[in-house]
Formats: sequence, C-alpha cells, structure tokens
Amino acid sequence: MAALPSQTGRNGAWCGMKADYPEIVVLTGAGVSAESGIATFRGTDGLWEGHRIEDVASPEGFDRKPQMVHRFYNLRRAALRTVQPNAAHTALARLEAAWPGAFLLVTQNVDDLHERAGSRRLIHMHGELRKVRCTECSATWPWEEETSTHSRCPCCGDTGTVRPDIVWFGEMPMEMDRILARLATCAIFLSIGTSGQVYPAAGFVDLAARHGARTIEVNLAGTATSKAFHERRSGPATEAVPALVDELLNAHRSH
Ligand code: BJW
Repeated sequence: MAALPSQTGRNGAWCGMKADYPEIVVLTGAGVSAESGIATFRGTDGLWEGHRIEDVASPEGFDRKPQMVHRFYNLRRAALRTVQPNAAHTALARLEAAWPGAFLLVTQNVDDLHERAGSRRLIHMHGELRKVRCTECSATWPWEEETSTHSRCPCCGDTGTVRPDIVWFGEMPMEMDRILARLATCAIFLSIGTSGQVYPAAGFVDLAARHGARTIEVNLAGTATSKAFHERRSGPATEAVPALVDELLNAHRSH
C-alpha cells in the first residue's frame, strides 16, 4: 500500500497539512454504497436498473412520464429499507468523529447510508431519496410513503404537486457555494467510489488541487479523472476506506 502523503507540501510538514488542524473534504459516489447492495449508475449495458438514465433523471423525463418517474423513485425509496451501511460508511463516520480539523463529507448519493453510519457533517449534493420537493413553492419535506401525480405539498394544498428532491441533469446541485468554499480551503481531498463522469463533482479534484490540497482517489477501477489525483488506492471501498482512515488518523496522532 502506498504511504500516506509524506511529501512536504506548501503549507505543512506533510502535504495535506495546510494548518495545525488540516481540513478534509470527502466526495463519495455510488461505489461507496455498492457493497451495501445499491446498484451503481454506469453499467456496461447503458441502462440503469432497466431505464435510460435521461428518462428518469431529467426534468424533461419527469414532464414526459411523471408516473413512471414516481414509480422508479418509489421502488428505490422502498429498497433503501432493505440495505445497511457498510464498512466504508462506518469508517468515514469514524474519521469525522476523530478528526480534530474541519471535516465535510459531500455525497452524490441519494441514499441515507452515511447518516445511518453516523456521519453528521455532510451535504447531499444530488438530493435525497427520503425527501420530496413541491413543484409550486419548492419547500422540501421528509417523505417515507410512495409518491404519485396525486401527492400534494403539505403547505400548498391542492395546488402544489411533489417531485423527488433529487438533482436531475441540467439542474443545479445543492449547496454549491458551501462546497466550493470548502474545496478552496481543504488540505486533503478524498474521492471515493465515483466514476468522475458527472459534473460539477468530477471537477472537484482539480479545484482542490489548484488550492493546494493533497488529492487521493479510492475506486475499484481507474476513472475518467484518475490522472488528476496525486494518489490512487485500488480496491473495494469496504477494504480501502477503513485502511485509509486508519492511516490518516495514525498520521495525525503521530504529529
Ligand atoms: C466502486 C465499488 C466498490 C463500484 N468500491 N468503488 C458536457 C460536459 C460537461 C458537463 C456536462 C455536459 N453536458 C451536460 C453536462 C452537465 C451534467 C453532466 O455532468 N453530464 C455528464 C453526463 C456529461 N451535469 C449536470 O447537469 C449537473 N448540474 C449542472 O451541471 O448544473 C450546472 C452547474 C453546476 C455547478 C456550477 C455551474 C453550473 C447535475 C447532475 C445531476 C446528476 N444526477 C444523478 C441522478 C440523480 C440521483 C438519482 O436519481 O439517484 O446523480 S446522475 C448519477 O450520476 C447520480 C450520481 O450521483 C452521479 C454520479 O455517479 P457516480 O456516483 O459517479 O456513479 P457511477 O455509477 O458513475 O460510478 C460508480 C463508481 O464506483 C465507478 O467508478 C466504479 O468503479 C466504482 N465502484 N463498486 C469502490 N465496491
């Protein structure tokens, strides 16, 4: 296994230490939940759970066939109840709890496995399966039941229908200002289980590196953005992430 960043960085004893308490930003994608049994997006057949991704993950797809999109997300919301966080989710929660510096977990995932593992400082940049948004007033609501074209916003009554609180293609991801600010100040940027094919998340590594962060990718395979990282760890997230977290915490303790 490659050693943790030991090169002298522009700001500290080991690259990745901009301050006394180095700040970490972690980006996760579908690969972190794959071993919990949630399908990733980009398989070899170009279909995602039997659907073309643009049919179920775009505002145009929802306008064309709202009932189909509701059904698709209802199934995924129900499936969430059958899965559990895995060792990668747990390790990231452990890192957050033990790390003395600032920490932010940015997930592209719409499942709630990070929260269930104990993560608290996180942003769901592509939304959440267990929430809906009113098409009228944009209020968001926790939602456990099935949704349909007949579901109504609790505050708009008869006028407001609901849609999944999910960021579809062409829509602005959530909390971008906060994410960009943290990418500019972090000392360590970890990217775990994402193919690097969807922007703006795929561009985070460049932003973090440009601001001086040490960047590390964890993935089963090479990705569209692998070359942009200082370091790569190959392997399943349930093995590679706990090992990396141990290294980070040990490196910190020995300072
Ligand atoms: C493992 C593993 C294991 C497996 N262990 N690893 C042309 C050029 C550039 C950009 C664009 C373009 N045309 C359009 C765009 C923009 C567009 C985009 O990026 N399109 C690309 C397809 C080209 N992006 C957008 O529209 C975004 N909005 C936007 O850009 O707004 C404008 C703007 C923003 C900011 C600043 C300025 C302007 C919105 C994107 C919304 C994405 N939504 C989705 C669906 C919603 C969620 C849902 O319904 O579930 O989000 S798409 C889908 O892809 C989902 C994911 O979050 C996202 C990323 O996928 P992810 O997580 O990387 O999964 P996979 O399957 O791709 O990869 C899994 C990885 O895990 C693989 O690498 C495996 O090897 C690995 N793995 N098992 C470790 N056990």
